[in-house]
Amino acid sequence: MTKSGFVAIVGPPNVGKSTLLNSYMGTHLSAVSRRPQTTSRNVLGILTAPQGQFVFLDTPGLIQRKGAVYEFMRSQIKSALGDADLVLLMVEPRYKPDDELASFIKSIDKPVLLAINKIDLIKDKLTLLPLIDRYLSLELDEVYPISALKGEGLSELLKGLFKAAPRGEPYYPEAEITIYPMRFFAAEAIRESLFELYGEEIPYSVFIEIEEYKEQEGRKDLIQAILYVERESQKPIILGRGGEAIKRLGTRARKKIELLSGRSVFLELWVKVAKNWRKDPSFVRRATKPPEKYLPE
Ligand SMILES: Nc1nc2c(ncn2[C@@H]2O[C@H](COP(=O)(O)OP(=O)(O)OP(=O)(O)O)[C@@H](O)[C@H]2O)c(=O)[nH]1
Ligand SMILES: [Mg+2]
Repeated sequence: MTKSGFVAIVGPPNVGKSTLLNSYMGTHLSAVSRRPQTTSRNVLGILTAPQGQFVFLDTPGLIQRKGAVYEFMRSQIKSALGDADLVLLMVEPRYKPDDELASFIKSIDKPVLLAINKIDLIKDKLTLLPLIDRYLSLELDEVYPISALKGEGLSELLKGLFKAAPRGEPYYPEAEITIYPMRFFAAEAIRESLFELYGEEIPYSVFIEIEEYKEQEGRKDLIQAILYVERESQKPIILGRGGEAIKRLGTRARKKIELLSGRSVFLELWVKVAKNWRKDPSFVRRATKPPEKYLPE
């Protein structure tokens, strides 16, 4: 018997959703950082195992802030929840189940499994029991303590997901790990590098547009990306003295892209100002749009 299904990974910012996706994929597909709101659009990863196939959708963190960017992020979560057969709700031990979470769970008309991530940070695992009990009192199908980073509990969670998944044939060929194009992941690699190299609001103030992604036989692939900043004053920060900072950014992002694509890359970065783009819904939509259609024909 084969199982297959779409799994939406949802939860508050920074709990480790993207880390879990990467652990299951065995490759660094989704951007991870120490800071919240790293993921700004859904990332799709395909996991094929002997029991069947999951199409994971890693989503932006649930957040109630106002603004075009946040509205876009919420629309991404909504779309993943709509496409999902199963929902994997992720939290970490410092979160306590509250009414808001309870009503969120109630609002989902699909099986919801809960993962309490980052249990490697808990010395005495017994202290988790009351928390697990509190979660179990909500309308959840199962609760799994895990560490996405250290790999603890991941096979139990996967088993649980397969148990809850509908029967069905795999959606995609076994060898596929995603159906998003490399240009999507190139932008994500640049975003992750921004989080690693720049502080404060800079990583959030940049949106990345891949102008050109040319695979070239016999020579390096050519990628040209535009980094739009919100204000003129952010431009010199991105560039750094003598262009040092952006050079470092380019090198770091290029290495990530080369690792994922398995090809040599020439990455060109340009910085432009798009005044207050975060407040402009049409710009946000254009900038962050993931591939429209990902269900197989
Ligand atoms: N100790 C520990 N840290 C973890 C674990 N999983 C993730 N982290 C760390 O938590 C931080 C956030 O991880 P992400 O995977 O980016 O979290 P996210 O939920 O995708 O965050 P957003 O995309 O911002 O919503 C990173 O610094 C991770 O290294 C874990 O199991 N244990
Ligand atoms: Mg994330």
